[in-house]
Amino acid sequence: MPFPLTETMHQVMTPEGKIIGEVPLLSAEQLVKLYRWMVLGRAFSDRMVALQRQGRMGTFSALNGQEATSVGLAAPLQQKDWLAGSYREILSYLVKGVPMQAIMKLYRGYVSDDYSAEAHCLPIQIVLATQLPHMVGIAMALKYDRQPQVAVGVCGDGATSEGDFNEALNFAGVFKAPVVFVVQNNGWAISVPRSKQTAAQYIAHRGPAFGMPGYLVDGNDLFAVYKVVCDCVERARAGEGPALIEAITYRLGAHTTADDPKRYRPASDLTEWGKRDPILRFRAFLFDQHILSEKDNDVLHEEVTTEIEQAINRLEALPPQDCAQVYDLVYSELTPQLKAQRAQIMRELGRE
Ligand SMILES: Cc1ncc(C[n+]2csc(CCOP(=O)(O)OP(=O)(O)O)c2C)c(N)n1
Ligand SMILES: [Mg+2]
Repeated sequence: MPFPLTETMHQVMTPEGKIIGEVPLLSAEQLVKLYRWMVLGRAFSDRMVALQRQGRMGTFSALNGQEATSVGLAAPLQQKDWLAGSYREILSYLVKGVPMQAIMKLYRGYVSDDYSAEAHCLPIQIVLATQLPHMVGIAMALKYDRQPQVAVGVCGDGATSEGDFNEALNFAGVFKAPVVFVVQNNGWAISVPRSKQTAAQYIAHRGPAFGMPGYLVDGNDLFAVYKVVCDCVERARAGEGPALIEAITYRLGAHTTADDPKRYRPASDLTEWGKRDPILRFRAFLFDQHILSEKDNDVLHEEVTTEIEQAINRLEALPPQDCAQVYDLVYSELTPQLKAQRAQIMRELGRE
């Protein structure tokens, strides 16, 4: 059955905080938890950027502005559902159960802890879109084993121009893999605007082209993302196949700490998107419904700050990364060039 092209953008709450759709059935406690994740995501991102500026962290990709998509795509997943994303999906990984310490270690240059078994996340991917065929593979394995889990693969708008994106969707469509693809369309791929990635009006339109529904969702509306992801995940779980979700959001910060967006985008963009801030929008709802008070909000911010500072203290108390592991943990046998590189580094460090 063909899937119709849709241009309806799913929205539950307008940027002003007015409810115009169906609010997911969540308890007050669950709502505050979702809000806390968004606050934590932004505080974590800001702190990582500050640490990088002080020479205490490697290159980091801020996620500011994308908190609703990040939390909304991970919160509906069950513990054994699989998740894979890129460097911008760190908050989704935290929600899925990856310890903050593991993420910090990665960006500080430590060989990553193996967190995948517990949290069911693949390692954070830097090579664009390559996580998507892997997620289709995982989804196919789950299907063959008749397991009730699903796989969720996330990428950015720029990554949709990669062959891997298209190959993953094609395979998933043909073989009805239980996988949900989420595109965080944040407007930019470093300095390349979304309009240069595809002449199609919406990335979501590619879903029907691959034989799966394509949903367009306001990515700064936590309720809307949560609801659409829930529906797609349950559909995949029920054996009805894959879906593509395009979440329209905006990267409020730089691409990474090595980028200066003032060189390519107008400041007015930030003013516009600042008005659609996902955290302020959700907070307005919680205040309005008397689910959260100003005082609760202050306490929550303090708790989040403490949690992050404790993780930094633990990180900075670790012994430095042994750089020999970079060679020793990748290949069972080193190539002659790598052997020479390893020997040179060891000599320079006075270790051999
Ligand atoms: C295959 C590949 N090509 C190029 C790059 C270099 N690169 C890193 S991030 C990036 C932009 C990605 O943009 P998008 O997919 O929209 O994700 P965002 O950074 O906006 O989250 C590029 C081109 C890469 N990492 N992998
Ligand atoms: Mg992008």
